[in-house]
Amino acid sequence: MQSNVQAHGAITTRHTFCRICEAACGLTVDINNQGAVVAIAPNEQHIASTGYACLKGLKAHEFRDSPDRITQPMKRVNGELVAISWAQALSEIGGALKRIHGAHGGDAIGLYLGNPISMSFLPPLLSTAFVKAFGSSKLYHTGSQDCNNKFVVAERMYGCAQIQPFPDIDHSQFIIAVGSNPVVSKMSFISMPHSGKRFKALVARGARVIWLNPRRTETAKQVGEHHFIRPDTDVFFMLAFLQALIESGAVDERHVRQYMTGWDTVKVLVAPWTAERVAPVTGVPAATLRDWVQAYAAADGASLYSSTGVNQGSHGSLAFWLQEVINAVSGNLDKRGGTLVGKGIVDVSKLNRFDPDKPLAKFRLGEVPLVMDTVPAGVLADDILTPGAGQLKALFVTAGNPLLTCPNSHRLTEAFRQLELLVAIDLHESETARHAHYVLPGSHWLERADIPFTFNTMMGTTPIPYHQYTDAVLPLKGDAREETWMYLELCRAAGFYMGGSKALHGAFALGRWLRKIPLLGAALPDHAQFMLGIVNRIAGFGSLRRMRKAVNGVARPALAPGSFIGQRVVTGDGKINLAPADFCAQLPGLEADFERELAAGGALKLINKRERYSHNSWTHNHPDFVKGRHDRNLLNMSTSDARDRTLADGQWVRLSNSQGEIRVQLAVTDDMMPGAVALCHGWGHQHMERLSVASLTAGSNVNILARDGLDSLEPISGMSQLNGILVEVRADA
Ligand SMILES: Nc1nc2c(c(=O)[nH]1)N[C@H]1C(S)=C(S)[C@@H](COP(=O)(O)OP(=O)(O)OC[C@H]3O[C@@H](n4cnc5c(=O)[nH]c(N)nc54)[C@H](O)[C@@H]3O)O[C@H]1N2
Ligand SMILES: Nc1nc2c(c(=O)[nH]1)N[C@H]1C(S)=C(S)[C@@H](COP(=O)(O)OP(=O)(O)OC[C@H]3O[C@@H](n4cnc5c(=O)[nH]c(N)nc54)[C@H](O)[C@@H]3O)O[C@H]1N2
Ligand code: SF4
Ligand SMILES: [Mo]
Repeated sequence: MQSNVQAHGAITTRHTFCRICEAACGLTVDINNQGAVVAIAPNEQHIASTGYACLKGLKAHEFRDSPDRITQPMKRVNGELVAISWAQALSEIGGALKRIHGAHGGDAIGLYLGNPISMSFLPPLLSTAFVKAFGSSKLYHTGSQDCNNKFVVAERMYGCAQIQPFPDIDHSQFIIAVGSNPVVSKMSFISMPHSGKRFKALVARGARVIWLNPRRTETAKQVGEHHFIRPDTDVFFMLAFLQALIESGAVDERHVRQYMTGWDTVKVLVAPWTAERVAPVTGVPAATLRDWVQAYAAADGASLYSSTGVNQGSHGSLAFWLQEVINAVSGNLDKRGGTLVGKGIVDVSKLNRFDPDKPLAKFRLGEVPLVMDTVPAGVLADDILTPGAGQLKALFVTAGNPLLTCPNSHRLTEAFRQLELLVAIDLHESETARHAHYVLPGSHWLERADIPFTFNTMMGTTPIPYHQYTDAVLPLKGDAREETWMYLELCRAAGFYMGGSKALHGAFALGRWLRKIPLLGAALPDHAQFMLGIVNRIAGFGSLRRMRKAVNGVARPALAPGSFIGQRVVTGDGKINLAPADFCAQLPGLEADFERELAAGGALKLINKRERYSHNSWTHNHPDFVKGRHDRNLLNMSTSDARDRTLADGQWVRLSNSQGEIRVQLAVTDDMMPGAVALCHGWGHQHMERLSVASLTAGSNVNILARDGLDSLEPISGMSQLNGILVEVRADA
């Protein structure tokens, strides 16, 4: 019996961890002797999550066992999905890949890697190897919808995308959290189960936390101080904060000159951006900003932290860069209570150093940058619709739903209709799978052996550092297969090697070959376990047998302040680059944006409202997640904006801009800043007959209003702008 399994009479308890968000909560899963899950509970003893879990983790088995789950390969015939065998699916898709590759070359084949599977270890790595098998550069990833700006900034400033300082929350005296809502989303780029509790503890010991957000969030109502900021003006706030910090004399010039470069350049660039100047645009009065700068400078350990509210704006890279400069020059980077830099289980910063002398990789059209070898999702439609060398003809979508989650849904849908081959690897027929030629039955995370991916394992963004391994706790349902198995088989069927290398392909497939050895094979680990076993050994955690026993996680060394600056910065000269040339070059252009903002006055701007029971686009097919008013996304509008437009709470309205129009119901609330409206993304499932619960909901797809295309992207990181979209609202006649 494996040691992460305990039997109590008819019930067996297995330990695992949730892979829905970065919190990676430890869970126990009770399974009866028919193999059915009777309950999932938070693991009280887990090193980091210590008994925290949310409803999504606790109901995970009900998604796994959903009656709408696709458990066989399906092919679309005359518009209808029909079940086919794996042999047929592999041979037909493999044949199509061979043909498309022969006719159009490797770049005609691409893959969009979605969010849910990005919390697992092997699928993202093997997705890359799968795309490379064809010699293709077309890996699309949700990073361009949520965080690529952070990776770009870290590359340029610290020398590696995975170096991501995060607030030392438990010791901080002062935090300004910009565009984040921890109690709902559990934060990003910091692994924070119990986030509400942690912030309350911080305030209870006399520290201050300020939520800077166009919406008074669930978090802001529970703890700390809240202040409105006009959507998509964070970059001006950061500029003025840095300017006031310099003016206050709080920068330790000697420390900066010793460990950082480019400071004089930055000082000149931020000089014009005074608190008084930016106040009419941001909505943060100059006196308030200066009060915060003073408190920040006086605190023994303070930080600015930003999340998707900033990342998804039109200047996510510049805003995040300035934030990192502020934390660095104030002496808070690498300081107890400031921001700390964790360590992954392997030192990625040595393996993945950014080379400033190498020309940046670009997408085939325009000046669009690739970030960590991924193409921004905002040009996916261009890639399909624009003829020329490398035009995309075949797309795999693994655990993603781009037709709801990427910008300009109408255009992207039109583009997907032009694809010669669209294969969705999913648990159910999503809005994207609905257009697929084939839908392949993917695995649920309860069915996968795993270690946590990027955040814990590569970046170490865990305030309580630990490592963990889990076996699959449930068998694959029906004919479902692990995504990594599919990649290997598809490559074989098409006549290509994973990663373009026979040796690499052989290494990935080795676990499977060993399993075929008579008698002995069945006792050996399967191919995923085999690879994870190697990773665990390389990282010094020993055998899987040992890791299985550590059901609550293995503690890793605590984060050490003073261990980063001068030691782990991997830029060419080992110093932090405060003034990357391409960032500095963008700053003068902000003047025009600033003038536009001033002229726009209070024009309505749309932001996203992430909700407890909506996880991106995929939790609406469960009755408990769409109860009562949760069966739709409501447009949140301030009382004064509603009054000005003579609109009332509950009324249906038309939300529109030059992209299109959607119909939504209004929720009038004092929680919204005047001039800002908020709507949850990931809705609009009414036409999905195969989603028996979601099809009865009444929400609308906000991404019909978001722009895509070459000129829509944030120029440095290629992020889509999903927050701060100009819109109009009028009564639905
Ligand atoms: N329940 C739930 N949890 C989730 C998810 C989910 O969909 N549902 N998604 C997961 C994923 S994929 C991610 S990436 C993380 C994201 O985690 P977070 O980044 O914490 O996401 P949000 O809760 O959307 O917080 C963003 C906040 O920014 C605010 N905001 C919007 N525009 C602006 C702006 O222009 N300026 C400022 N200052 N603020 C702005 C919004 O009001 C919102 O409160 O959450 C993860 N967790
Ligand atoms: N307007 C607007 N748009 C946004 C955002 C926003 O704030 N505003 N947020 C953005 C963010 S932060 C993100 S991360 C993206 C998310 O964008 P996506 O990743 O494209 O969307 P999800 O809804 O997370 O997609 C999940 C799909 O994966 C399937 N799935 C779930 N688990 C598994 C699994 O284990 N295996 C397989 N094979 N399939 C699985 C689900 O059934 C679903 O169809 O959306 C972005 N879009
Ligand atoms: S907080 Fe995130 S990791 Fe924890 S149970 Fe909920 S969804 Fe899973
Ligand atoms: Mo995300």
